[in-house]
Amino acid sequence: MKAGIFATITLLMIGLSSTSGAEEVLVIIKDFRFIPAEISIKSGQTVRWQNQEKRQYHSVWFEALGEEEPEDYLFPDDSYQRKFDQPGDYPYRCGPHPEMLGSIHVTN
Ligand SMILES: [Cu+2]
Repeated sequence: MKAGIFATITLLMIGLSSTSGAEEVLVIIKDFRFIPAEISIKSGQTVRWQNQEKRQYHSVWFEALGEEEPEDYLFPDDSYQRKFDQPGDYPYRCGPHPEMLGSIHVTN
């Protein structure tokens, strides 16, 4: 039942993104790294981080933007998505692992 709803939502998202042209960009979290660590996207696009570790949790924290550290960790197979509407540089890190760094460059 749950998988069916997820599949429906996924199909709906694919349908929406193909009509708007704003596809989702995927960042994999694996081996204590964001892959790729740096990406460039267009404003209005959405980035989705997916934890592909076997058992390690992480987080995506935009500390440099003055945001609070997320209270929810991303456990294996969890994902987090965020839409970027304003051009600019958005550096981020993992909360529990300060050496894990990434950056989103948003252009017009
Ligand atoms: Cu981490």
